[in-house]
Amino acid sequence: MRIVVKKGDITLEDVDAIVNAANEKMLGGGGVDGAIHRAAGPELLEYCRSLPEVRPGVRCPTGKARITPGFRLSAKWIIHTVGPIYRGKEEDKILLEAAFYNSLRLAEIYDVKTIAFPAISCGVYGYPHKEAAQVARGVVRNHVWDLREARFVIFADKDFEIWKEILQS
Ligand code: AR6
Repeated sequence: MRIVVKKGDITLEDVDAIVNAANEKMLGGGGVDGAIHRAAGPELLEYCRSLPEVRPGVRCPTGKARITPGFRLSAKWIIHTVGPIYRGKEEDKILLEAAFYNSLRLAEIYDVKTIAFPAISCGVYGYPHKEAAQVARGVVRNHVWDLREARFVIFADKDFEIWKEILQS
């Protein structure tokens, strides 16, 4: 399995699945979530609304993942996961690991061979990029099924340097 780190906009990636850093409601938002909803088109929001709530207002609890079609994206699937809001506690790491792990498990079920991740939780949720990249590396390296490529698509130059150093070392 190849691990690739690149700079750019994840909505443009030509992979089987892209991962969205969503929130528990799954009805869109800012950051990468907003970009994905804009690029996938309004069918995505309509589809998300139709997903069952596990409790009022929650379609995807933190650390879990859900899959939808990619609609207008070139990616066939969007795997929506919810990372933790960073509080500097041990639980953050467990939940971020779960977000990566459950995204990969869902990818496996849907026979995804190439997947692109954004820096989950590293925007408004405040997770430091360096620590998040270490979590991502741990989960992806331990994943043994026949995924061909895990791609990390990082938006900003300075963050890209951090992810590249940690994931390609
Ligand atoms: N492609 C790749 N990465 C991007 C893109 C893009 N088009 N746009 C932003 N990023 P964030 P979170 C980077 O805040 O911290 C939303 O409102 C961005 O620079 O999108 O998990 C959701 O609805 C940052 O490094 O996600 C939730 O409410 C990274 O993506 C909440 O934000 C993640 O930043 C989730 O917060």
